[in-house]
This record gives sequence, C-alpha cells and structure tokens, in this order.
Amino acid sequence: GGHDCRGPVKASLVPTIAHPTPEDSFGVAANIKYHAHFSPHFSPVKFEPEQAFYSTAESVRDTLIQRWNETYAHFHEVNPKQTYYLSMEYLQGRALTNAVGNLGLTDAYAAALNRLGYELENIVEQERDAALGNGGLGRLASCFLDSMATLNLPAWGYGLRYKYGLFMQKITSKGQEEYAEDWLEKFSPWEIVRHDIVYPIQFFGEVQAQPNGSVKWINGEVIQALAYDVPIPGYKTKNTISLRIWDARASAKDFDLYAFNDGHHEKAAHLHSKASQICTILYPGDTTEDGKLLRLKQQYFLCSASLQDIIARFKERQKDSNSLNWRQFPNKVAVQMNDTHPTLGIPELMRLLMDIEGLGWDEAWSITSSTVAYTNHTVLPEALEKWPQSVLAKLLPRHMEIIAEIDKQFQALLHTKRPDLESKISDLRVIDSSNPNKVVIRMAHLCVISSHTVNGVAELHSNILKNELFSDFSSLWPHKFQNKTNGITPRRWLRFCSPELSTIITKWLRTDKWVTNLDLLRGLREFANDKQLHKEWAAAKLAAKVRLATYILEVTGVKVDPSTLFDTQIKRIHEYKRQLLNIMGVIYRYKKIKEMSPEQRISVVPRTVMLGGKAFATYAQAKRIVKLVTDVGAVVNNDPDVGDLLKVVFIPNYNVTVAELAIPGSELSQHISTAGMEASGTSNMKFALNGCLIIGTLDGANVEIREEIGEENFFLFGARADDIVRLRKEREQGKFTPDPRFEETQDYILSGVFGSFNYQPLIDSLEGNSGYGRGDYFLVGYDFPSYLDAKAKVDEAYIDQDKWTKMSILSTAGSGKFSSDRTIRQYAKDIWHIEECQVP
Ligand code: T68
Repeated sequence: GGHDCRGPVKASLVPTIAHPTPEDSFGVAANIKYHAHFSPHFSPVKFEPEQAFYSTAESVRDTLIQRWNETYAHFHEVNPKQTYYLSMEYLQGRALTNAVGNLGLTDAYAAALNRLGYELENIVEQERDAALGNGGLGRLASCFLDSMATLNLPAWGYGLRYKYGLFMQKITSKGQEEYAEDWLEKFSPWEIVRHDIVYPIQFFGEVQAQPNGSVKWINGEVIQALAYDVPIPGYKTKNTISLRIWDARASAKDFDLYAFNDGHHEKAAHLHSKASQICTILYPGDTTEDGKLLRLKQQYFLCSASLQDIIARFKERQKDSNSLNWRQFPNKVAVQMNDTHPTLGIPELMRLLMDIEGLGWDEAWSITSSTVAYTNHTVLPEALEKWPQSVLAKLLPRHMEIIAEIDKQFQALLHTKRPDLESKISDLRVIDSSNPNKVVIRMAHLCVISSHTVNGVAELHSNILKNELFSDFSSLWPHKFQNKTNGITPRRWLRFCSPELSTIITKWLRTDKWVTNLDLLRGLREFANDKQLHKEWAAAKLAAKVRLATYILEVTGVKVDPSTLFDTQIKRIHEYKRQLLNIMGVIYRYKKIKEMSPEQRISVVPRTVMLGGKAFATYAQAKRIVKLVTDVGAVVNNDPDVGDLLKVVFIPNYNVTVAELAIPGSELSQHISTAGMEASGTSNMKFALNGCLIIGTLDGANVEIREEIGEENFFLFGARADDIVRLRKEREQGKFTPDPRFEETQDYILSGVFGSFNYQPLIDSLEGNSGYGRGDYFLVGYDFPSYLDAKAKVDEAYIDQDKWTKMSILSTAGSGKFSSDRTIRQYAKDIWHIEECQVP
C-alpha cells in the first residue's frame, strides 16, 4: 500500500555540511575527486571526461540536495498555498551549466576542473539531454520551473520518468529515422530516488456500491508509483524546488513464484512487464488501440500519483489543526494542468475526496473546481484530446461514472441558467454521443467546466479561445477566461547560452540585474546607434556564428561561411508551421541564382539556410518535408554555380542543446505559421532575445513581439488570422490565382532536379488533395508572394550592416516582456493566488 503520511519534517535533522564556495576551487576539486573515488558507478582509477562529468555533477548535486531539503523544511513550516504544475512533459535539456550558473559556482567549478586537467566547457558536453517532452509545451514547463524557483514561489512540478525520451533523429538517404533515446543508459546524476514515497495506482476492475451508499473500486490491477526528485535551483537564491517524476513498479508480491518455478517465466512476471511499459516511452504512438490505452494509462498514472502525494502533504501540514478541514484544501493547493493531458486529475481528485476521504459530491466538487486550472496550448481540432467512452469505462470505471455525473450536472445547469444554449447542448457536453457507435469524452470540455480558470498562451490565442473555440463557455463563465502570454527563462536562453552577448549587455547596462529583471534590457535602446556597441555586438554574434558553423561541419559535413546571413527555422516539423513555405522560398531563390549571369550574382546576399526539427514518426507529410530539405541541400550545396551564395542545411536531432547553439548563432529566424494556428511559439522569443530578427506572420506571440520591438524591426508578411476562413473558402471555390513564381517552384520540385523521391503528395497538399480534404489548407500558395517580398526586404536590410546591427540590438532590447519570470508572476497573482516563500 501507499503512504498517506510522510512523517514529521525536522529541520534539526538536516545536517550542516561544508559545501563548495565560489572562492574555494581547491575544496571543489577535492569534492569532485571524492565522488570520482567513492561513487559506485565507475572504476575508481579512471578519470576520463565522462567520469569527470559524473563526479562534477554529483558534487554539484550535494549542494542541491542540501538546498532542496532546506526549502522543503521551510515550505513545511510556513505552510503557504502551494502550486503543483501537472505536466506529461518536461524538456529539461542539460543541467550542469544551468546548475553551477544558478548557484554562482561557475568559476569555482571551472577552476577546479582546470586543476584536474579539464575545461568545464568540454565536460558539460558529456551530459545527455533529458528530453522528456515533445516541443514547446514541454520546454515551457521547464522554463516555468526555473522561474518558480528563482521567484521563490512555493511550487512544484510533477511528471513521469520516461525511460526513453523523445526519439533520437538520424538523417539518412531515406530521410528521418528514429532511434530510442536512452538518457538513463548509465544513470542521471540529477535524480534522487525516494523509496519512501510510493503510492498504489489501480487500473480496470469494477465499481461496487456499498450498503452505506459509498462506493468501492475493486478487483483492479494495482501497480506502484515510485517518486524521483529532480532538484531545480533558483538563480542566486537558496530556494531549490522539485520536479517530482514517477516511475512505475510492480512489487515482489505480484511475482508469481510458483508459475516461475513451473517454467512459466513470462506469465510469472506479467504484472511486472505491464508496469514497466507505463514509463517506457514519451508519447507512445496512439494509432493503435493498445497505443491509446497505454497513453491513457500514463495520464492516469501521473494524475493519481501526484494527487495522492498532494493530499498526503496537505494532511501532514494540517496536522497541527485539531480536525482535518477540507475546505482549506483550495487555500493550500493550486493544481495547474498543462494542456488536457492531466485532465484525469479532475475525476481522480473527486474520487479521492469522496471514496477515500468520505466527502459528499457537493463538497468534493466545490473543492476540486476551486483547485484546478487549465492551460490550453492548441486550437487545432485534431490535437484536442478525445477518448472513447468504452476505453475509459474499462480502464477507469469509477472515473467514467464521475465524468458522467459532471456531464449530467452541466446539462442541468444549462437547462436552468441558459435556455438560449439549449440547442447547442450536444456540442458543449463533456460526453459526445452524437455517434452512438463511437461515444467519446471531450477532455477540453471537462477541463473548461471543472476549472476555475482557463488560459491561452498569447493574446491572439486567448482571444480565439474566448471568441471561437470556447465562445459559449465564455459567455456562460466570462470570469474564467484569461491570457498568460508565454515566456522563456533568460538564464538558460541568454545568460548561459550567449556568454559573449551577456557580458556586453552587463557592461553597457552597468548591471547584471537584467538576468532576473529582463525589462532592464530596454536600457540598450539608448545605445542602439553607438558605434562601439555595434562593434562589440557584431563580434559577439560572429563568435556564436563560428561556433554554430563548426558544429554544422561536424554533424553534417557541410562547410558554411560565417560571413553569410544565418537564416534558421528550428521547431517540430508540422504542416501548419510551414517549413514547406521556407524550403519553397529557398528553391525559388536557387532557381533564380542559377538563371543569373556571374555579374548578376555579385549582388546576391549570401545566405545559409538552416532547418531542424523532428517529425512525429507516423506523420508522413512532415517526413516528406524533411526529405525535401535534405535533397535540396544535397544539390544546392554542391552546385559550383552557387558556391557560398546559398547553402541549405538540415541540422539533425534538434533538441534543447542544439537550440542553445543554434539560437545565439542565428541572425534571422522564421516563424511563418498560418495565422491563427500557432498558439504562441516560444523559440521566436529566444531568437529575438538573442538579437535575431524575425521574419514572420501575425500569429501567436509574434504579434506581441512585433509590438514590443517595433514593427520597423520585424519582417512581416502573410494573411491575417481574421481572413483565414474566408481565404480557405475562396481557395476551395477556385477563386484563387496562384502566383506564377509559386507554380514555377512547384514545377521545379517535380522536375526531378532534387532526385527521384516522389514529391507528388507534397505538391498535392498545395493543390486540393491534402489529408484535410481541402486544397492548400495552410495557405502556402496564398502567402508565397508576400513571403518572397519579405525575404527581399531582409536582403536589403542585411546589406546595410549598421542598420542590421541596430535592429538586432533593438530586438534584444524589446524582449523584456518575454521572460518566464513575468509569465509566472502573472500565474501566481491571477490564477494560483500564491506568494513568495523565500528560504532565509
Ligand atoms: C505548443 N504545443 C504550441 N504541444 O504549439 C506552441 N501536444 O504554440 C506553444 O508556444 C507551446 O505549446 C507552449 O505553450 C505543444 O508543444 C505538444 O507538444 C503536444 C504534445 C502532446 C500532445 C499534444
């Protein structure tokens, strides 16, 4: 069974240990050597870079553990309201540079490693990325943790400990290939197992009404959730919070020793193998029934373990008061659901309160609905989660009952409060029974109905939620809907990934306070025309470009010239993000260069175009786009007519670490999604912060970035969100004449210059034969001419390097708003109602 109590937290039990100080590189070196010698992971005689990394990380971890303990004890004592961020994904990337940086120990560790014969820059390269997320949503969660810790907020993250993170991408002549990413192959020095934090998680079984009217969920398959804590240090503060990730286990009593001894080896360990599947991989493919069931199991596993843990902590901290006061729960606990993936937390909290703690429906509902809040990250219909009722009823019979009751009460509410919505009830219900053969649960509706607050992630996106996707809900509960524009942590995404630029910023602002108060960057505007700053700025950008060029040569074999315009698009490959528009622009440019005379070519602004990103393994169209980019690169990069005027590189295996290299090393970045489809985007913020100019549509956070940095510093093109529906309709009705340059480019792709791969399906998606049933759903053809115009403006601006550098400085200067510190402060104040709780 699980623990509903963790025992008293005694500050007096926290030992005082001498930890490395910034001044004492001797002590640090001794500590690293201690770990090399006594940690049981490698032979003690070896001290290769790999061992140096692990011992360094373990040495840093000692300090983190100490601070984690002090933070826990402090929160326990003060007992403030605490936020729990529930997310199926965290894209943490590497931790060492960030940890020593936040602790203020970078110099001490660099000097210590020097004494041991190493460079810190090289040792950090030994670390594997923790890629427990797909993309923006997962990285956002990780930036949020950094800000929560830095702002001294009582807040924790909960997630899953996937054995294999996001797949490793290899690019071969066939295109993208996927391999398992074994980030735990050796071990992770950053996680601390908590053998005392274990909860039972039940699946299947049946619901049994008890004579006293209560309900029991029995005869299920029970496995164990075991906690691992990843300490998250704040920047220049003692506060160190937790990312608690759950692993699935079966216990020894589930092992059938008799079956095993009878030779039924697999059968004997049946439950063990079932348990081990749950946390095997991030986002198992859900095209098959088994895949769907596994994904749902993962979601429930996260929700149940986390909520049992939250309730246990609530009870423990309530111990001093005479009787348990459940009404206090929403005053002590805020639960934030990162998209609908943790929606099952809603019926699970209801179940725990009613079936385990004995509360009645009304009280449980009042507590639940004042505890949970929901963030939406997409309006794409295919990405809005829907689960078949049959699957839910089988896997979680009690939860299905609770969901049905929520659905019933919601309908009753509409009947009495909003008869005008009567005709829309079937569209608004949680349970969609419009097709009796395929009844499904709309997770987003369950979230909106049950949450006290619903938010989008950029102004434009939140308005679409309010006025379109959830318009009827917002007319019913206008107070529920908020906007929280995303942000990024300035520690990882400027201070640590761009050391040269950081030094310059600190020098010119005469303070390094911008690291925790990013609005101060505004002060750079004053110097936007200063020739000396221009010189230093350009040199810093060049240093980062050289680093990126070196990396590209290493991983692709393509030599790129750092004096060319570095033009980058890195993000998940998706049709709505329109990497196809980018590469078609490149193809058109290539064709024009080929047609020029050598004299004409002199006036071409040389460009290095880089794309990177992973395509979901079963997303055929996205994989074709990857293939097209690499095929174009193979031709263009070896064409003597072209030389350095154009290079096209696909950067393989895009991840957080690659982003930390590619973003500072870029000068232009592309955020060119069809307007209204990218909820926010966050890499656009990272690029702007690093002085990259943006070519982009009025979509997601681009709108606000352009507002902040000034429209004259943004290369805007494309249709507006308001026009998209009309444009699609016109396209469908044949009222659209494609630009001749667009047709020319399509023909060129099909002509075979880029090899023999069949690109017809890609071209079809632009013509009316796309999977969406309507022609060119993403309006690549419509936006193509204005995209080419915007690219011409980029060339013009780049020729005038002073102008470009000024625009670059102003991009950084205008990025203050996009700190995740600002975002998290707003969540804390407007949604969670929590306050700072700083460890003294
Ligand atoms: C992204 N969403 C949005 N989803 O696309 C992006 N989805 O605009 C936004 O900036 C970011 O969230 C942060 O708000 C995602 O990244 C997923 O990764 C995802 C994963 C599983 C299922 C559905």
